[in-house]
Amino acid sequence: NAQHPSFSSHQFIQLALDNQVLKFGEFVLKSGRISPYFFNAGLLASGEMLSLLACGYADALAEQMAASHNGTDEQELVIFGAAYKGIPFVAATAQALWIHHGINAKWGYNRKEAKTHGEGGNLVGADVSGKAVWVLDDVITAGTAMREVVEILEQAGASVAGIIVALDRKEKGQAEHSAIQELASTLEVPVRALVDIDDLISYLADDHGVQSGQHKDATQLAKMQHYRAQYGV
Ligand code: OMP
Repeated sequence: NAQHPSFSSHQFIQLALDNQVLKFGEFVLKSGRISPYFFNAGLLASGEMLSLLACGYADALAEQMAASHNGTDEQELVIFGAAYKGIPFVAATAQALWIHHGINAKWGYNRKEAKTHGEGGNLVGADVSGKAVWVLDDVITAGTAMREVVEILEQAGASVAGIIVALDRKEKGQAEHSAIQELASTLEVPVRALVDIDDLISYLADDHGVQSGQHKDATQLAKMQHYRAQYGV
């Protein structure tokens, strides 16, 4: 369907700046690294931003499906979002896949705490057991969060078909390769990102940061570049 609004990385980055999803300062990351910028996907909290994000995930998935289609039988697409931030994203993506691409994906997510009554367990939605599942996540830095999701899926008898993150910070994982490269080679699956740190840096360098009201000075950019030189790949 050529009529649906397609994902634009510039629009996405501009909205992230306008809505403080992308912030500058000094942030301690999950990995312990101290970063001059932080991307808070929890603030993609409007219909416009959620739709654009879902559109990005759905376009990437549709592309992957088309590329791997062997022309014989109908492929099944199962997508998974990790609690908590991944849950609305996976739901919105399933809807975007259906509305814009006619792809009827199954979708599911995990709970952080297992339920001991009712249906029990810690997985909700599509049955992932025995399935190859696409994982959607917000940000990848050193890859720890993603390895935890892979573990949850493997324990549920599922395998990973591929990974899509909104932002790849392009940082070292456990060794010298980037977290994404490590995951791609250990799991032998495609790993994709809607935008990465280089897209952010070049967008800011093009002077767009000013319009967002977030003060953009040369030191900001220099700090990002310095951080990139230290931890980046
Ligand atoms: P890793 O587990 O090191 O890959 O870090 C990824 C996780 O860190 C994400 O799932 C987020 O919870 C969080 N994070 C952000 O949300 N935005 C950032 O810009 C950086 C991080 C981070 O802590 O590295």
